[in-house]
Amino acid sequence: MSRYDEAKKIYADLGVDTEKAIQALKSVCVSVHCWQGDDVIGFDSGEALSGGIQTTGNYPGKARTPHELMADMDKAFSLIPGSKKLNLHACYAITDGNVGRDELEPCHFEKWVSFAKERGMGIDFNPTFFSHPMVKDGLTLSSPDEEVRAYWVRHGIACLKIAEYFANETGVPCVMNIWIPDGYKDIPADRLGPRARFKRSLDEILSTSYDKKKVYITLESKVFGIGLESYTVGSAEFCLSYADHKGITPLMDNGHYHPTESVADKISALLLYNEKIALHVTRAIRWDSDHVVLFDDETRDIACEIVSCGALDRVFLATDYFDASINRISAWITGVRNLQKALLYGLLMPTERMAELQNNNEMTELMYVREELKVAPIGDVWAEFLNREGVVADYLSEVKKYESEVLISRK
Ligand code: RNT
Ligand code: ZN
Repeated sequence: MSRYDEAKKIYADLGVDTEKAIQALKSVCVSVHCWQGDDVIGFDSGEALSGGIQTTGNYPGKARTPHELMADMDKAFSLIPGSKKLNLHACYAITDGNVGRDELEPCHFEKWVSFAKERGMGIDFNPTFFSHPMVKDGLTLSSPDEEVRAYWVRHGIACLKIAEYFANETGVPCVMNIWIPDGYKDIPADRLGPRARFKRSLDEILSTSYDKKKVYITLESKVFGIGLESYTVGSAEFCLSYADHKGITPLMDNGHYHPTESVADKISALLLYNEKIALHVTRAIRWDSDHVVLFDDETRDIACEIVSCGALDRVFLATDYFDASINRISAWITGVRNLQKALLYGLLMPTERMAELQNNNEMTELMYVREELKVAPIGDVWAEFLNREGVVADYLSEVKKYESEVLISRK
């Protein structure tokens, strides 16, 4: 008997069909963030990363050009199983260098569209409200300077058109996520004003007509950023209320909450009030540090929650982390695979039976089942999935080979 066949039997005894789990996992799409490849720099401004987010480390080989970033993503994609989407930021526009973010057009993303189309992928998109000279005093859409605010509104509108173009070209709906870094390091005198301006700016962006079946606009909240510790304009309450008020989609990044808050717990609440919800999956160590996603409790809890809510087709899943201290391609593969592994872990649970135990207040039995599942042979099912997807298990050798052949010569 193969290891998979044995695992299949062990899971069957626990009331789980591994074939069904593998089948379900195959169709879950993960939107892979392009910004792991170059430490969130992009091609359009030459500015250092700002906005209260940070990369640390100087591992050799970061992508410096569109060509290099595409090649690196390709390498990563070839070692990631399952269904994937390309997640771009506006700062990855491919221009001659003289195009303002408020003037961006679909043509500046033609090469990305060809890249995605050739690989049969959809594209998700993010306006880039940071690392730019038009960010004034740390503010964009909430700026009291009308010129600054209007600039970023134009950027938002430009991005919306590009998002629609992505959907039209690829035939796959585009998720366009809005996140602004706006906030204050120290205690603001006026908390209402910036939020009122942010609201007005969002209203202005959303007053552009767009096809809601093609573009899903998501709004990402945050608790604080580095250098912006006292006040964040786009707080959880602001963003959730705004999304609800306007019928757009809320996005939760699990690095954007207080450390003992659980994004897993928030999922069911949002699912009751939203047709779709969106997630940025990351790993926060002590702060929103954006470490590579691991196969850890937090990731598993999030994945199990999506599965047990029966919401795999209602959650837009994207990765969002950036580690510059290790091989960036390995970082991509490790993080995305771990999210997929966590989803498999969720799919390998006898969800209905466990809910029944809960409803019958058989909590002793529930604890027993949950703990037994932790030592069940998920590794063998995962290996079978990789095999069926035609992806090698040992990605490290491949990555190391690419590093010595390609990355090391980038200075
Ligand atoms: C920042 C947010 C945001 C960014 C990306 C680059 O804290 O998580 O999603 O990481 O837009
Ligand atoms: Zn995020």
